[in-house]
Amino acid sequence: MGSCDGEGEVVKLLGSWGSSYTQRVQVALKLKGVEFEYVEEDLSNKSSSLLLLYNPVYKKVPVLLHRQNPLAESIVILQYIDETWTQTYPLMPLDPYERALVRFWSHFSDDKLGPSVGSVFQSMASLATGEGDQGVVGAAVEEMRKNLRIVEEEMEKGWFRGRRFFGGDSVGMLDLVIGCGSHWIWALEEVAGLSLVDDTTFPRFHSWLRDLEQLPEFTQTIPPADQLLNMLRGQTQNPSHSPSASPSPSSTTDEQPRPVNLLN
Ligand SMILES: N[C@@H](CCC(=O)N[C@@H](CS)C(=O)NCC(=O)O)C(=O)O
Repeated sequence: MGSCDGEGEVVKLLGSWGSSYTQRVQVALKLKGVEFEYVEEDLSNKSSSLLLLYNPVYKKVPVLLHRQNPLAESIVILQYIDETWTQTYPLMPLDPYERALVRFWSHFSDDKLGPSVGSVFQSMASLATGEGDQGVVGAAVEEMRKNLRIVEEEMEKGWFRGRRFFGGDSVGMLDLVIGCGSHWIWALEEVAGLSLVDDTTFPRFHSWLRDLEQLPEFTQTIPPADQLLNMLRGQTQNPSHSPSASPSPSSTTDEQPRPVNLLN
């Protein structure tokens, strides 16, 4: 389905290239086959930003504009997309209990798992600038692993056990919610110089994430690892990567990741 439903209505997405919240929405629109215009927002300078107009409450990306109506908060947007473009690629299950579980684990992802990955990111960034402490990094890694163990256990014994994706044979809303932030873990692994999500400790999570990353809608959306690494190292300049372009495997920097010893 295209962006025009006979009324010339345009679907616009305000986002930021490194934002996993934005990427959830991008992948959802691509899976649905909805054409949209992507507008990159400069989060470091919001003074003239459309965000102030369209998301005055939180001033954050993503914001979806449909029929000129703005909508904020990625999970709200994902559900709106699913309820608006119903003819293609359902993202939510039909069963009410499973729908509730998808909401529960989406909340867990944004409330626990995502912030714990973010804390690893922040503690490593502080360490790289000489302000941090390896103990803080180690504690952040342990907290992230604790949350990953919860997801691994759900994949092993919970409602979603035995499935290729949380959505079943195809990707659903929970895959987008958990999956779009998880690529940061690989970038963190590279910076840390050790394995954070090894396939022995987290076999189900590991193979789920690898499967997810093979999907064209993901590879077209998630920035290449070197750009994530640059961001991780504090080089936050907007790269040439276009969210609709295929990622390039080439590295844009000669700088080597600084290994961090997390075991001390
Ligand atoms: N709960 C929000 C979180 C969105 C969010 O944190 N967006 C970040 C980018 S990843 C942002 O716009 N940050 C700008 C700021 O905080 O000023 C959602 O799910 O959409």
